[in-house]
Amino acid sequence: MKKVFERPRLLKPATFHFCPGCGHNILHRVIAEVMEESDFRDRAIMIAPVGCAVLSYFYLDIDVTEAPHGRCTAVATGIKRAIPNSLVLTYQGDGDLASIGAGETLHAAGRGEKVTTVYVNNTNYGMTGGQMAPTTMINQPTTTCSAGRNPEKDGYPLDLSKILSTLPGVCYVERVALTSPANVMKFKKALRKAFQYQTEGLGYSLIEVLSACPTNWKLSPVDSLKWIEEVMAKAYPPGVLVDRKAE
Ligand SMILES: Cc1ncc(C[n+]2csc(CCOP(=O)(O)OP(=O)(O)O)c2C)c(N)n1
Ligand code: SF4
Repeated sequence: MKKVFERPRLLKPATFHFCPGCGHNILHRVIAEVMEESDFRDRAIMIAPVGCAVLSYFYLDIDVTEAPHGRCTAVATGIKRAIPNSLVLTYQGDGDLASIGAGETLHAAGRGEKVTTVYVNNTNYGMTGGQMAPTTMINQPTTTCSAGRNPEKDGYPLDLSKILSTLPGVCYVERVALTSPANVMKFKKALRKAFQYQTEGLGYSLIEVLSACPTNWKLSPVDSLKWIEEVMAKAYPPGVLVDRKAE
């Protein structure tokens, strides 16, 4: 029988610790596929965050280092400048990137560092039990705003991708909802494009992924996908926010 689907070589034969239906599962697989298909493996260096993706190096057979507390883009800057031929990817949750790492992210993007970020937005701090994140939407309940986010008290959600897309050092920002095979392919295409732009030295690139967290949302994996499409995608509309090469 012809095999049409197999484990990418760069995905180690380890069992994911992510919850069933979590977007991190899919994203790790797709990153491995893109690295493998584009032959980036030998020069790829990934920086893993705090949060549920902290153990990325267990799964991906590429060089992975760890930058706690939102400092991924600062570490990425050092690596890329020291090894200009490397392909540098930071992988960060919305708590890691938009909260404690907002400063590093903004300044790396402002400097136009030639690195790429996969920004996994699941509207909460997943690993630590579903607390409110900068991305938590108005009226969305979390463990630290059980009556829903109230802008009077909790402030407004932060759309960091939108802010970053206004900076001249940023060459490409796209937002994708990880809800269907077609949308998974959109993420894959976006990641390939971001790596291409990085290789061409065009500046900082970021792909935001609207990604399911069924455990903290207290929804089934299938209902989580519906919720992304019906609720989350209204607050964070998918699409290209900036593509300087195409302008
Ligand atoms: C300075 C600091 N404060 C708090 C924490 C605890 N902490 C670890 S992971 C995490 C949340 C990460 O959430 P997110 O980045 O959204 O990733 P997810 O787990 O949802 O993938 C927090 C608050 C920490 N490690 N360091
Ligand atoms: S807590 Fe949420 S983000 Fe973390 S692994 Fe589980 S579903 Fe994924």
